[in-house]
Amino acid sequence: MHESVLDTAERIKRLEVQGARNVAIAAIKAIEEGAKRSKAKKKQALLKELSEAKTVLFASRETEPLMRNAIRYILYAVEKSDEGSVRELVDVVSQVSSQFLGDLERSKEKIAEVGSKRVSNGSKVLTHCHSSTVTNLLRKAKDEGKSFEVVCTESRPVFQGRITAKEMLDAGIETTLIVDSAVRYFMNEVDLVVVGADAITSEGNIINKIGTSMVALAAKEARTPLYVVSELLKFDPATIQGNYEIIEERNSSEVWADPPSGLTIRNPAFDVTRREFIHGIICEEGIISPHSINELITRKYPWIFEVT
Ligand code: RUB
Repeated sequence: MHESVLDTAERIKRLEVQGARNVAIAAIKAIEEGAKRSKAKKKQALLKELSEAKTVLFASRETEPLMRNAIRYILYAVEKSDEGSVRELVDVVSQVSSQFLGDLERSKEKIAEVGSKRVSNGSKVLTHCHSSTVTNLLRKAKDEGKSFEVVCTESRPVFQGRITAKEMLDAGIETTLIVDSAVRYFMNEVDLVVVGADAITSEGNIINKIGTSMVALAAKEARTPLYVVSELLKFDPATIQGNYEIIEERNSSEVWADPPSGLTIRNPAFDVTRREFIHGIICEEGIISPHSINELITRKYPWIFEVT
């Protein structure tokens, strides 16, 4: 396996690359690079290498269906291709990768275009963790000339909220950082909550950074609308077959590097927010109800069920 794949998997594991979209983009590029550097002479050998790369990348973070959907899509295209030579098949990898990355970029822009309309002038918007899709939407609202404030949670244990805060400040948006446990305290002042997603299940539930479901509870109690901002390709097709989304549990040292002996520390990276807490999913098809997710996926991305 080419070292670019191993290196990318390590960077994803260490959170040097974070957020579902960035993880998927890095994995797609690693697969393409791995294919280009392959010394395989036959299709079967190339497919074996790509499949090994897939296993390594999938294991780098367990709760990332966007990455899984992307890699499966690319490998499926190679498997089904009529091209004979390895060189031609590597071209297929490149073409399909660019197409997927292009679609992701277009989805991100469409999401920002739709979602920025929900950011009102003079409002306060709360977000949790760091979602590049959310920050892109907020930047778009700012570019449209709206004046609003953003409240970011720290997002313990590894403080991705600081990345959000820096991006918002760079965009010239008035920004406040709060500890995660202060969400209810500030919720009465907030007009809108926007969060990203790592996974969308067939029931229309979403999986995002640990704490999102508590933010959603607080939002519901305060009657503040909460929108999930996500590409539809974060849908996990395995959930329709009854499988639960696996929630990654990270190293306890992220929570406390030098704990007293005998202490149990748990560090799940994500939690599940049920659909009844979600006002709508802002996706490339517009603002949709979480209830319509299966219908929409079947219409727009039917291949998702074939490539699993
Ligand atoms: C990041 C996180 C983000 C989603 C969506 O968690 O939960 O909200 O991944 O991000 P982590 P994006 O930092 O553990 O990866 O919109 O960029 O795909």
